[in-house]
Amino acid sequence: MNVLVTGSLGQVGSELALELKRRYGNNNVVASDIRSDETSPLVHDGPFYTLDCRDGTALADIVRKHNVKTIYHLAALLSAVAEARPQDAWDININGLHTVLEVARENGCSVFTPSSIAAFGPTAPKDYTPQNTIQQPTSMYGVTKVSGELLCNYYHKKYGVDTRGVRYPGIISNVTLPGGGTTDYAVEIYYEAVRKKHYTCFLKADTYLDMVYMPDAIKAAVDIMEADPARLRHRNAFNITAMSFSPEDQAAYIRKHIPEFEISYNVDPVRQALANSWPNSLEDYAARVEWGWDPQFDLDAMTADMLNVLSARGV
Ligand code: AKB
Repeated sequence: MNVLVTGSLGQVGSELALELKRRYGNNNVVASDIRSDETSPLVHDGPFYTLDCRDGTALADIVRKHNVKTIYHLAALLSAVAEARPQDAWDININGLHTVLEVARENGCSVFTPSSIAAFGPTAPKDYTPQNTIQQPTSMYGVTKVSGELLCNYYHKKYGVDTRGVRYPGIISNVTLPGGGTTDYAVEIYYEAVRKKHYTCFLKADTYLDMVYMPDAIKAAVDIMEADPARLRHRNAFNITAMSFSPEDQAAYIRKHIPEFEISYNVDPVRQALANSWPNSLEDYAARVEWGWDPQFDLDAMTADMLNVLSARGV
């Protein structure tokens, strides 16, 4: 039984594909992305394909050739890019997902697709946003995420495709940088703290958003796909969170390690509007009960680890 990862050179895909290779064997995990990158071990070590996930024929060929039974579909545009290119965002995020679901239906594959905190909009409760509540996002990214959740649930109910997903908060990692998201500041701040002891943030000081450290984000993707289906009352998608903080909170935790660190603000109205429309914090009880979500890193532990790793690497 083999696994295919789309978007495997992206922020989540690059680390998830390596973890899946460690767990299931190098040649049992097929990596793919719309571009190639000669510097990535995923391109040289084990099967790799340059693949546009909207190309159903190419996707189906890979699935059949490698006897793929699980697809981790990570290829998507993030929120700020989606807001700048809404037509592309719909095409890639929705037509790409639809193509993956069709190939999965025809070939008996299960599918993991990430949703996002962006699947909620300004009409949802802001604090401890429940698993099941109003979903009226106002961004194109959010529209694609809530549509994707509905589409995956439809394929599960109508065709029995084993679709599962989580609503990721902002993801912080010290390996691959995110590209074009609203929560990117929460990663950049650590790099700039190590490099310059100063960071200019594009969100306001008191903007609260949920976050998760990459090791927990990867574990979520693996654990939900390995979960006993009999325990799953939800499918697409589970709220998950590990912490909720603002830029000024994060700066305060960085100062525990770098006392001279300073933060200033130059607000980007587009990304601020996106952040303002999202929850301050999620409630993730269903994920904890149905498949054992239990994140290991809070803001304190993550900050210590990020600064250690980046300093040691000399970024
Ligand atoms: C983004 O900022 O676009 C993503 C997300 C919250 O889904 N990190």
